[in-house]
Amino acid sequence: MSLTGIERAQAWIMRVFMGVLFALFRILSPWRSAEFRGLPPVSNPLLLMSAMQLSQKIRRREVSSVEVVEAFINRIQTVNPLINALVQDRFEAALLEAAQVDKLIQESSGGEEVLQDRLPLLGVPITIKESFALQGMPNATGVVFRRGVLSTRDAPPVALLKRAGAIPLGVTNTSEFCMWYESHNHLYGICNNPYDLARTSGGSSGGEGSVLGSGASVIGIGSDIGGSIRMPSFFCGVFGHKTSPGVVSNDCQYPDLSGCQPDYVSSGPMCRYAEDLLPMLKIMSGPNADRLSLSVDVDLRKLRFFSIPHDGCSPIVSSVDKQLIQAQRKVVERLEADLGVKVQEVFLPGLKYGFQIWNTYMGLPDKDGKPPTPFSVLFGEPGRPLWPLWEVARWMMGRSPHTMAAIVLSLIEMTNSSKPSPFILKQKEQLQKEFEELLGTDGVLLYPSHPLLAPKHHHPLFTPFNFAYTGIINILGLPSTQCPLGLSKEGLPLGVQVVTGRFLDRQSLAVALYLEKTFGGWRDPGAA
Ligand SMILES: *[C@@H]1O[C@H](CO)[C@@H](O)[C@H](O)[C@H]1NC(C)=O
Ligand SMILES: CC(=O)N[C@H]1CO[C@H](CO)[C@@H](O)[C@@H]1O
Ligand SMILES: CC(=O)N[C@H]1CO[C@H](CO)[C@@H](O)[C@@H]1O
Repeated sequence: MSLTGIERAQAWIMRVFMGVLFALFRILSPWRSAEFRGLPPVSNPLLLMSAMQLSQKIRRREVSSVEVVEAFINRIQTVNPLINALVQDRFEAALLEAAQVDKLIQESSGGEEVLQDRLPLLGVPITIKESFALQGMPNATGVVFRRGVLSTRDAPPVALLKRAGAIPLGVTNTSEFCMWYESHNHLYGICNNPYDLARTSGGSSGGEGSVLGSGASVIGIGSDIGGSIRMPSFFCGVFGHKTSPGVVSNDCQYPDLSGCQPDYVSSGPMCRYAEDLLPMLKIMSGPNADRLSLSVDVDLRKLRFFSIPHDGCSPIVSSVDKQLIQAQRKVVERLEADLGVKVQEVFLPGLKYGFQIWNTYMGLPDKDGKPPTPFSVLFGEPGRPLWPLWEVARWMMGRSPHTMAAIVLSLIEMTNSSKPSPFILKQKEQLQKEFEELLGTDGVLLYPSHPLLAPKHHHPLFTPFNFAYTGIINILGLPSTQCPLGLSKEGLPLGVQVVTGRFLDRQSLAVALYLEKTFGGWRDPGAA
């Protein structure tokens, strides 16, 4: 059995179509690259500490929460006009909350340990992806017709982080409806990459990636159905963890997912320092944290390591950048030298159908047979469904409230077939079996987070299937941590995703700590 001629032709037509479309838009479009390309360096040492270090200092009264919050507010005020990452702040409320924290610590008699146990993030600022409900903040996800809609409560993981003492500074930019891997929309504008303002910060959690990468936030939260945590974390040089499915609640995010999609989305932490990943995940998981046995120690020497350098050359996905192949090879060499392990290079032919598999599973009905809401319906709300070709015309006249990405998605949707391809379903089953055998309970896989370094703005429109590298991991239901690996010769972040068996998140988090120690973790984009 193989991919039918029609399916193959469909993929190629799509690719050519995107190429032509992009060439056309480059000629017609008003998009220009930003003149000023760099951020000022981080100067306040408070901005260069992990959330765990900051909370300890605050508890020990070595620094006040107000001082910490002020430091981050100042940095946001400096960089945000350049990156457009934070789309709504709550600075005044945050400063009041910080003052309350300082008062609580002055008056507390329980000692540091009690506070650490009950309030592990006490007094530490955090940023929140706008699609998560944060009480009183916009509930719009970059959609123009939702301007002015506010959240009336907190999404569960946001509430848990607040209850642990974190102080939200505001909410961050996303793609329109979180449906694309560039954070651009006509409500908040475009979000820029801290390492090169003419490039994308990724998406859909691109505002988080950008504000973290800029050194203007230390911890944040994202959601990921095809790479929305890992891609922006990779493009912006920070850590991002896609949790095992079903552990962190996905309630109270806009838009609602439908069909089978809720099975593949995961919320998780994004941060600049690897040591914050595990405590954040523990907090965000609430009562489900037990399922991850996060307190069990991981001995890296006892794990089995695998490396897959590329997807086996899918014709619709870019080839992996040489510098990324090299960086991954360096990780392999260091692991072997430092830990005395043998890293096995493997090849799984099914990976080259990553996009088709992801696309097929996104379209499957839920267990009651209800199909997912088509993009065109979602994008057209509250009116009638979007008519993609008409919308292209409106876009060209500068009249569309939607981004080109949203329009392209509804165009792609028009090519969907009514029945999933049996070949693709079989490829997925085969891959699932291969991954389970490979990883077992002690296997760790290195796989590129993305084939290209952070692309220029709008370029993802003509490599629309490149998120297959992250998307396939969602469909396989596995946890994965994107880890930064220093900078490329152009000064853009390198990285790799570390995938482990389901509910064995603690293993990829342990590898993240090792990679940070070995490769230096996040770099100040202003220091270059
Ligand atoms: C956000 O908006 C959606 C759709 O309008 C609504 O269902 C949801 O309850 C809102 N969330 C919050 C927390 O207000
Ligand atoms: C560049 C840009 O469009 N920035 C906007 C980001 O969102 C805020 C809040 O809506 C606007 O005030 C900015 O103009
Ligand atoms: C299988 C599938 O998802 N089919 C959908 C294709 O798109 C149309 C409209 O865009 C939907 O109505 C179908 O349900």
